[in-house]
This record gives sequence, C-alpha cells and structure tokens, in this order.
Amino acid sequence: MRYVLGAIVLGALLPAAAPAQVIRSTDFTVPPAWSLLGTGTNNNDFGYRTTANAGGAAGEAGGRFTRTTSTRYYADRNLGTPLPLSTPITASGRLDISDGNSADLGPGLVIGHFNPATAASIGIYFNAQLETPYGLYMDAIVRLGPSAIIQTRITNSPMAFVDRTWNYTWDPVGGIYGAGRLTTTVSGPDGGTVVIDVTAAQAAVAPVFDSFGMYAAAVSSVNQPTWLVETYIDDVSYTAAVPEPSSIVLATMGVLVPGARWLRRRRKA
Ligand SMILES: [Ca+2]
Ligand SMILES: [Ca+2]
Repeated sequence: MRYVLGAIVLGALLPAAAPAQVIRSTDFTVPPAWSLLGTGTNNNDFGYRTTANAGGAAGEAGGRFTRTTSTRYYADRNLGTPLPLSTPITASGRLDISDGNSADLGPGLVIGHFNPATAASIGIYFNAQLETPYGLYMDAIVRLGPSAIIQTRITNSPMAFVDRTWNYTWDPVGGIYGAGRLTTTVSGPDGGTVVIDVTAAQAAVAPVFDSFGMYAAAVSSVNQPTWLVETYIDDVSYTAAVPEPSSIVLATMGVLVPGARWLRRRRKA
C-alpha cells in the first residue's frame, strides 16, 4: 500500500506531459463502442451499417448527412485525455461517397478528430462548391474553433463516386512556420496530397480533440433535408490518448515495484 500511495504522490508531483498515445483500429465487423447523435432527424440517416460500400469487408460506418441546424456525429467519444494540437495526430482508412448533390452543408461534414463543444476539427472535409461548376468537394481542414477554419482543396473537380483510401498526419512542429503541418492524402482519379501549414498565432488558439469519426456541426439556419451527402468509412485507425493519470501511476509503479522488491531482497541478503 505504501508503494501505491508513493506512486500516486510521485505522479501528482510530475509535470503535466503530453498524453501518451495509442492507435485504435476498427474494421466494423461488429459495432464499435461509438456514440450516435442526430440520426433520424431532417433526413439524416447514418450510423453503424452491415454493408460494404467503402470497399472493405462487410461492416462500416456512415450513411446520409443533410444540412441541419443541430449537431450530428457517429464517433468514438472516449479517446482518453483530449488530444491537443501540440501532439502528433494521425488517422487512416477507406471511404466511399455513394451519393451527394451540390449540398451546402454549412459547416460541412468532417471525417477526422473533432470536439463537438468547440467545433474544432482536423482531417477531411466535405462540402459544396457554391459557384459553378456546382458539386461536392473534398478539402483537408484544420478548424481551430467555430469561426477559424483553414482548408485546402484536395479534389479540384466534382468528386467521382469511387472507393478510396485516405490518411492524414498532423506534425505539431512541421510546416514552413514550424507551428504545425497537416498532410492529407486521398486516393482516386481526382485525389492527391495537400498540406496545411498553421502559423504560431493559429496554433496558439490551442484546440483539443476529444472524438474521432464522422462529424457534422450545426448550421446556423435553415434545415434542407434534400441537400445531402451519403458517405461511408471502413478499416479506420486513429490516434487516441491513454488517460494521463493512470498512465503516469502505472509508469511510476513500473519503477517503484521492482525497486521495492530489489530493496527487500537486499535487506534479506
Ligand atoms: Ca463503393
Ligand atoms: Ca468492414
């Protein structure tokens, strides 16, 4: 007991460090422990599916998202300690767009890491092209908060509805400003790789991401149930955080317990 208490005290004395990271993966063979919000309203119809639209084996996530005045997501809401912009963040998977029109989804639909409390997001972003030619487009996005959005077009023509693979990597010290670079790749005839370099002032906004999955923030006005994108993801891997307090206690225990055994052995000798 003394050693456990000692570990807790030592853990409390250690300076706050970046959360330890793990990569979580799911192939959706069975429903993962993800949270669902907002399906069934305003023609939104998404969640876990037993289908294989995205090109993986049966079982995937997704469905139809519309322009809607409420927040929607299907996501892992339990990443452990929220991931700050000061840590590396990565994700990959498959995706498919099965249907869509020139849907102005307002804040758009994100596949990536996000925080529904602040609308902070990092990853891949779908929205309409609002000038001709109209169509659905795909961007890389770093959204620092509700009104601070940095985005770079990936597709430079209306998207082909094909199976794709995708990945993104956030390097917190990368880019031309040294304040962070998001590198995003999407396969396909109109795909490619783009980067977003964040300035020090932008990084200082310091968003945190507590969720991963499919996320559509609320539009400020006007439900449009026929403005839609239908998309699916599968075989996803994504950065999550090991909760900080337990990881520090465990790491400290790993030092203290063998040390205590060695001391006991030494006293006996
Ligand atoms: Ca498909
Ligand atoms: Ca699958």
